[in-house]
Amino acid sequence: NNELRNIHYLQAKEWIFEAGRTIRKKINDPMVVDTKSSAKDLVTTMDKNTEYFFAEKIRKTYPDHFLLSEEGYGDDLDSMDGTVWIIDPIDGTMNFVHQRRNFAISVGIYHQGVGEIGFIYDVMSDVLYSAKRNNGAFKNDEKLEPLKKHINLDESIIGLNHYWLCNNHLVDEMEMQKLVRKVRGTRTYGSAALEFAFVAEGIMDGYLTMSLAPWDVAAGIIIVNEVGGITTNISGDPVNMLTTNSVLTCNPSIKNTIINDYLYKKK
Ligand code: LIP
Repeated sequence: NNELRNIHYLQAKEWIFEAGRTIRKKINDPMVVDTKSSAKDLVTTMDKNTEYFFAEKIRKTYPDHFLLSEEGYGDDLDSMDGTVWIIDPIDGTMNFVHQRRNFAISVGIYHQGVGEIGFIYDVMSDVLYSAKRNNGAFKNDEKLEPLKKHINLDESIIGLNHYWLCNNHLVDEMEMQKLVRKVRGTRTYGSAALEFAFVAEGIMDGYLTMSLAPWDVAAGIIIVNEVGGITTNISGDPVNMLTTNSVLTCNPSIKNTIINDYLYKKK
């Protein structure tokens, strides 16, 4: 119910700010960086410690809630029943390691599979994007405007992850090049969560990438939805929170063109 949801919202916000303060305090400490699935897939002790911080808090405060998360402190879930926190402690770890900025804490809270609460916290800028389902989205205390009713693709700025779009059998590189030529501009920020936040803010019109994990998108989907944006996989189907997904989040007016004209592989 609504009262309970407000409690979870305030609680999550407090933990996010606390985690953010810790990260900022330690931002110049020497880092221990490891690789995971490849040399491009980084993890640091800060990712692990931050996730552990959330996992401990959630387990103590809400023992009946579940956690899906990136660094191993979460539950192994095969359904979205109950209340599930989906957390990326540092989304944009490569930015964290190389730039010490442009990364975010991403927290989505789902109830029976429905996204109820989303937070994306740009830690170094101290900017919090947040949303509760059917309550609008906010950038700090300022309510975000609904997305423009209509936008043409050739007036759009689209976030693309070039690596994934050039290394994935689901898309055709030539079609991607056509898309890049068609749009007004492309951007790559290196944090999926922040790219969702920028779509919600209306400073980008879409974001397209492959192989995102649930914790990269869980909060973003909720926040984008609250300003009238839409998120699907590249076939136009809903994103599944229990698997990796190709993801398109955008102003609804450009969704069909991107999917039909550029994403289906031409035979
Ligand atoms: C990363 C994303 C990045 C995306 C990678 C990865 P991490 O998250 O935010 O933009 O392209 O696939 O998922 O690993 O830094 O939390």
